[in-house]
Amino acid sequence: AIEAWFMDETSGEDQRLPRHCNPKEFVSLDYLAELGVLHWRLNPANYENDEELKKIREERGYNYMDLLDICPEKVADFKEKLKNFYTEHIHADEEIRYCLEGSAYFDVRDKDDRWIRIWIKAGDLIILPAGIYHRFTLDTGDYVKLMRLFVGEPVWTAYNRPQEDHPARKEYIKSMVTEK
Ligand code: KMT
Ligand code: NI
Repeated sequence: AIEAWFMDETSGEDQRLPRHCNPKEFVSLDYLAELGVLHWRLNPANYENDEELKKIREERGYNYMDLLDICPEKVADFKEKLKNFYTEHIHADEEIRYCLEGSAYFDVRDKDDRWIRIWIKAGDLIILPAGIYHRFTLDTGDYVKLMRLFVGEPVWTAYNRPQEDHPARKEYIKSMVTEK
């Protein structure tokens, strides 16, 4: 299964290291689902003809798709991009990423504003809900191939924290209260 854990926020370690607490504190898929974070495990070798992926895309209206290689050799302004990805932000829409090769970390904030680190590897599809504070980094493998999905014309605009008055943030907070 996918691995997720509470981060040691006092650690000054490299962002590409796991930053576990001591002892390690893992987080379940159920807990992620409570935050609105969804996950599927698919077969990445078969992404071009995958019926399961097709079904998810149809059900959720993800008609847009592109592929993204992230590594120092392939990304222009790599350092700047990674710095932006690792700056805490929200979006007005879901962030949907399917890992086809390599691995990386998505960090999301929980209800108590603690960082949860989600380690995605080949075959992991994750959906972050609109309005959740998050950030992204490569791990020490320094490479990931991601599929990006979207409903309609893609908008990747990131709104850096604080964003408490953003409509997507307000909606997200509201959904957290009523779900429990
Ligand atoms: C974003 O908004 O693009 C991110 O959070 C980075 C992850 S995918 C490159
Ligand atoms: Ni994002």
